[in-house]
Amino acid sequence: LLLVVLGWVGLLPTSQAQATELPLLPRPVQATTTGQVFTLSRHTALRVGPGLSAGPATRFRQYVRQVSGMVLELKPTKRRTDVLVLQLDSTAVPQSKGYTLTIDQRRVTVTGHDEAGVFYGLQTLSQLVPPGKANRVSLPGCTITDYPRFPYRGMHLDVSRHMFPVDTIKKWLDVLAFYKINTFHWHLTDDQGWRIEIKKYPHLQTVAAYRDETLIGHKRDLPHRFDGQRYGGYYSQEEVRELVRYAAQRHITIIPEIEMPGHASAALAAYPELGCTGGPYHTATFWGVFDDVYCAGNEATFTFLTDVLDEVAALFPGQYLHIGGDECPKTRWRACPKCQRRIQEEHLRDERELQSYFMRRIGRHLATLNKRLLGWDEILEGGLPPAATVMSWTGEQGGIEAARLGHDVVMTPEKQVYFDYFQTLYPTDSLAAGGYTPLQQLYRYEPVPTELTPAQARHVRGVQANVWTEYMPTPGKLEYMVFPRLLALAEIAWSPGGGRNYPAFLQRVRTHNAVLHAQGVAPSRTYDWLTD
Ligand code: TNX
Repeated sequence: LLLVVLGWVGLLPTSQAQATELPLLPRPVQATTTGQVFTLSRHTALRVGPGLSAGPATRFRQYVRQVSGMVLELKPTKRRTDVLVLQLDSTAVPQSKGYTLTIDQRRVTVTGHDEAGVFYGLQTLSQLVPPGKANRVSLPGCTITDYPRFPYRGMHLDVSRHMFPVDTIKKWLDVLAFYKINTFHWHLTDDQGWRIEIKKYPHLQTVAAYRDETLIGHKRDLPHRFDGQRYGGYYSQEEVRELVRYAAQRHITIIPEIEMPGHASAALAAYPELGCTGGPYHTATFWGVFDDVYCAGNEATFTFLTDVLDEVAALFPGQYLHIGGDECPKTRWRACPKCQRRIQEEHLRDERELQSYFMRRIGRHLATLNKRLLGWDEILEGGLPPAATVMSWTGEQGGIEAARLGHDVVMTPEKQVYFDYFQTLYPTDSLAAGGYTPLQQLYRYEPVPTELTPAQARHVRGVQANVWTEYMPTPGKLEYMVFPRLLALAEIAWSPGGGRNYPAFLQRVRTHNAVLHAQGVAPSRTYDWLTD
């Protein structure tokens, strides 16, 4: 018996090693290698089953061209060898967005539950194509079964504090899809700039999109310096539509965020009548929490915001609109006669309930637009709007509370998943916001709190990481902060819970350093600075 047990234990590491040999991120549900090899070359043909569009194969061809220079012909064929087969089969693959990928000497077969499944199978296949110039590449024989753990796998980007070009956002979407992230939360408005064109309110483009001075915060020795230049810009509605389309081709939904009632300095600078004091106001030049917010007693505020949301809803086909709700000081509302009158007329107890009134009113408007309300966890204060989904950022408690109330939740607690926080404690590291979320700690994060019952836990729709760009004036600094931490997020969001092995993960991360560079992304390598 002892020999049998030892023999079995002896087998374990080999079969596990075989599974983790594949440099896949996120880790698939199941993978075994066979030792066979398929040779992918420009002559490899394509067989697409009924009901599938050419989209997933097109993206695969682009990827291979980008990282190896090889232009796949992928000619339609009926032949059975040297072929990439893409097909749908919801019986063979019962999980929504799931796929199987098999590679043998003769062919590569991706079978998806749905088109998204085929797309994800091809992302996995892409990760098996080694970067570097080549006329043919060897793909490892394997059988992979895979499907997502969470339906919501999100990455956020703040473009208010610093703005990034449309091409950077496209590259961003490519890489998110490569790691099977399916939601891009686009933080479009804040105190430091309004970044989406709203046709009905032109001062948003001429005033709110700009601030007077450029904050330079990317050098450790220059924490808060201004260069005296005007800084800003905005995405036109045409650019937004183009990005929404680009994302959809990659099975990514973009959720726009329009902040209210706080973080509104830029909008108030453009339309001072929307504040309690009437201004004048200025687009903020440095980050923080500001006392001037939208006046909750003024009907003009609701007219403005519902007009804005009408235009925004028409641009984004996704079910959610994010309306912020975080960090709204009540200083002005306390001193404002109109806000106090509103509190009396609506029989509210205090300013917190006034914020809840504000969000409910906006929520009713969203319902008429057929949109669901998403907000930061402060929307719990003073009562949640009906059917609101809560993004739990101040910690896990907001998410726990919302799930217990039967509301959907996205987990995004700052201590675990904020990519604007430092990844090392070295004084030589590039300047970041105050927190500390190193890769190793992040990788341990478990999004479903153990306090929840199984029924409550089902309200945890997924997980998201946030990146606030106060100290990221360039795409390069953004990449340094987000990669490779995004790879850990992807695994937390997609791969089955448990069974995480940091050294094995780190090995895959190292492989992906070159994979990311081949896609024009320069990740940080701060994991090499840490000795433990
Ligand atoms: C809090 S996280 C904010 C952001 C800041 C961030 C700085 C959240 C919902 N609000 O406005 O950029 O802290 O880390």
